[in-house]
Amino acid sequence: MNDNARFATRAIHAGQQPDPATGAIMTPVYQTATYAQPSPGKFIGEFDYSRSANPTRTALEANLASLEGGRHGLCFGSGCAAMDCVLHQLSPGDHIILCDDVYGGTNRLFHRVYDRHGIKISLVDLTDHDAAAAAFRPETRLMWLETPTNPMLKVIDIAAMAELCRAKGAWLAVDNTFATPVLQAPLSLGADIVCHSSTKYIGGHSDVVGGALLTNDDAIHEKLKFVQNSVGAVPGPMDCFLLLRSTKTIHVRVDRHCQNAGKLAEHLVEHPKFPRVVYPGLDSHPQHAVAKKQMCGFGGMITAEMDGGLDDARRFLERLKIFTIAESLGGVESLIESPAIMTHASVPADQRAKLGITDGLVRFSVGIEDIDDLIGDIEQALG
Ligand code: P1T
Repeated sequence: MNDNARFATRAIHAGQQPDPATGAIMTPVYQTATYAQPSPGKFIGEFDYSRSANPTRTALEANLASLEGGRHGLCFGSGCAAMDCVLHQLSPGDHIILCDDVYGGTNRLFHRVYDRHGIKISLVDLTDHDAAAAAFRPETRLMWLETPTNPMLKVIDIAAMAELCRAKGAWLAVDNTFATPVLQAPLSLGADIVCHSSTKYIGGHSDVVGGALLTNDDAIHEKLKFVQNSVGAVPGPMDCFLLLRSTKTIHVRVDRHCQNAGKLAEHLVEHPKFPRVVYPGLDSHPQHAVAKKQMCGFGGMITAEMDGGLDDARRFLERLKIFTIAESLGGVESLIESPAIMTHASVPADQRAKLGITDGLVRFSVGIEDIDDLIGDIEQALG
């Protein structure tokens, strides 16, 4: 594969060559903790201990870096572990600007783990450029955002935030989990670090928990790698193998997720049971123009408000037969959840209310089943 290969080619080949020992075309599961040394301190290859590096993980790290247009990749045992590696770069007294709508576990990690260590956090609506600019302090080291956000699907202008961060000497980290590298390339828009919960679209089959960090900056990479090795929240080789297998189809899967979600969003908008439907591809989305500018598809997630509150939402969810009630997203199978009770239950109630995470809100992770069956499932559950 040459360096100019396009996305679909890189998805299948980047980081992987036939195994030098056997010619196996899939990178093997190097299920080993350690590596023989012919003499103390002399290695046969580049590996000495699997917390530091493992060939299956190295292949995945190179593959994901290539998909994000980055020079460096690091993989972790979960998306939260990947975020934690970035937060470990900060010191007491440092300040973070965090976008106000993020995964509940992200909110919990920042607010209930790191603020005990003297890190100051400001929650800011980063769709508001003036509010973002005003949030910087002399001690601001990091801006952390998701786009589209979880669960309200706000779309934040990455290039505009990168410009603000550059001017102030702060790092910009973008959680690209919802958009995927198929639809959005934050590093090319000026982000310093891209984060993924690879549990989601990268894995795509709801069978692995994992995380990743990608960067183009050699110095940032060295700092992150030091913490990755020192803390050791690394994925095992079998999980890396499954993720490598998944990235080979990510462009095909995400394309179908987008098609199905687009059709379902258009359907829900017409339905009186859903007075509010949020999908970045709808003209009615407040940041539809930003989404069109920085994404090349609008993703597989839809958030919608039901008119009858929690009781109605609960009844609707329980009656679905194809959509499964579950946390997580991004798998080939359609999932649905109630953010207020499930993924965002740990977010304080007043913050949820401010963001519009009401009890009647439902979040669809639209899978790649036949769209007519998915729409039929929703109709029968509402009927
Ligand atoms: O679950 P884990 O792999 O640790 O990833 C955490 C995470 C990070 N970033 C985003 C945008 C996420 O959505 C998540 C996990 N989210 C869910 C489990 C969920 O259902 O929203």
